[in-house]
Amino acid sequence: MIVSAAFSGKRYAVLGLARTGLATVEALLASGADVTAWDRREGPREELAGRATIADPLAIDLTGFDGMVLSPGVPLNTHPIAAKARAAGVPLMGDIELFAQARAGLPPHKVVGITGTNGKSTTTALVDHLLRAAGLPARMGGNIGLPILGQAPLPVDGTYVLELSSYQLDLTFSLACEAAALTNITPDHLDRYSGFAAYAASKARLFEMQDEGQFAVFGCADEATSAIQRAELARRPQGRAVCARYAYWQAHQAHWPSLQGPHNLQNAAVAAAIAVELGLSEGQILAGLASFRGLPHRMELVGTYHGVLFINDSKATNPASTAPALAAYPPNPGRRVHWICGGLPKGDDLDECAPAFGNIAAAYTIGEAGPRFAEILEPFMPVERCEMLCEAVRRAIAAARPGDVVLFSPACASFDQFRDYEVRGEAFKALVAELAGRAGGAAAPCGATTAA
Ligand code: UMA
Ligand code: ADP
Repeated sequence: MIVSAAFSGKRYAVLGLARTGLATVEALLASGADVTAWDRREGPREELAGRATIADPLAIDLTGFDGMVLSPGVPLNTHPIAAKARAAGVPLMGDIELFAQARAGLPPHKVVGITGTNGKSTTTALVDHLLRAAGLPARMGGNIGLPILGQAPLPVDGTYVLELSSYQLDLTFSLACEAAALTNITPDHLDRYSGFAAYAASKARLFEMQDEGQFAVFGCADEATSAIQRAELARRPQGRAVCARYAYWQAHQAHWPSLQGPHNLQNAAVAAAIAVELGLSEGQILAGLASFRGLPHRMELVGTYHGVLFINDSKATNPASTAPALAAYPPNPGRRVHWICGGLPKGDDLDECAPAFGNIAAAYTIGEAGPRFAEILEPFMPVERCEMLCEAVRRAIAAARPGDVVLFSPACASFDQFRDYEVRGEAFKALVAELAGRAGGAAAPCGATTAA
């Protein structure tokens, strides 16, 4: 874990005790801070009882606290804690801000910060992989699911590679990354922002926190991202705010088995720019791009059962991230694509996916978005309204013939039916194994399964 003398003797209130909050409390306690912790769930409160003061920050006087630490999942725009902390003169912050404040006490190191609507995790894991493959010490953390304060500190000259969501950036004020990246910006998380411009502004702050001599790379394939690149270029006299070089790296993409498709060219070109900045040679970068193996729940190959290929793309939580998955299967006479989609919708349309509707043989809709998605898709393809994931998998298996693909790429968040996209992806894989794995499995009823 990362501890710091900067926290010693200080008082912090921590709201939210899931992965981020628990790691934060442990790091603060180990640093000698006084911690008041709270979560609306009882389990994590019990876990900390006796080591931290357990109290709801909404119910106590916050005067005198050095920081009110929020988890990314606590909605800053609607939760009353934000106004209460401000009124008490207590700074709001997140775990990434605490990490930024701890940096001065760590062995000399660099920080890479990566944000964007889509491609953050892939690009983060890829930069980490490129560094390690070149024999350099690196550590991943942040939104990728690894709270940075829970990670072991790096030796001298290591690089921390942080995936940063807009929720985390909203709670970060002094993180000046030696290298920072923005893959793309498309509408997402609009329940947490007053509009698209405010969401984009949240991403822009990663670059505003950098010094003018530090390095920044941008996908530059959408206007919102390009606008931030232009603004950053204007304030950096040495021109250190660049667009990724797609044409240059594309010549080698055929050699990267886990980085296929235009979206992965974007991720690879952004990661490569960071790697160049960190001193890797082109040979080291090309070797790393070729040896990278993708992350689970992103176009993950689940298996082939009775000649049908099953793909788990549960991490596709908005239409823009599902679009490349649909585009990956152009029309082919021997192959039909069965698309399972739906969940908690991010918007009212599937416009970004529309160019690839012709690739789909049938759609199976689930979750809260199901009825609306069915309405949108019915003019273009047969749609089965399934509600539950199990029913969708069962019906897709029943319809699929050898050579076909069953693609689970929901274009929605998971929270209507699952804890998160990971649990949703695991449920899909379990259902596939259970229903498709048995001989003639199409007949298996959903009630007989254990998965959701
Ligand atoms: N809570 C309260 N009161 C409230 C609201 C919430 O007590 O009014 C509690 C909840 O009960 C919960 C905690 O606050 O225990 C909030 O936890 P959290 O949702 O922040 O969960 P963590 O496990 O800490 O996960 C967070 C990120 N979650 C979110 O941003 C929603 C994880 O990103 C991240 O991996 C993790 O920190 C480690 O840094 C997930 C995510 O979905 C993957 N991110 C979004 C995305 O990628 O699109 C941004
Ligand atoms: P994030 O961490 O930003 O959610 P991931 O790398 O986990 O991004 O990818 C999430 C989903 O988005 C995957 O389903 C993938 O198919 C799609 N995706 C990945 N990279 C990009 C990109 N650069 N542009 C658009 N979609 C992408």
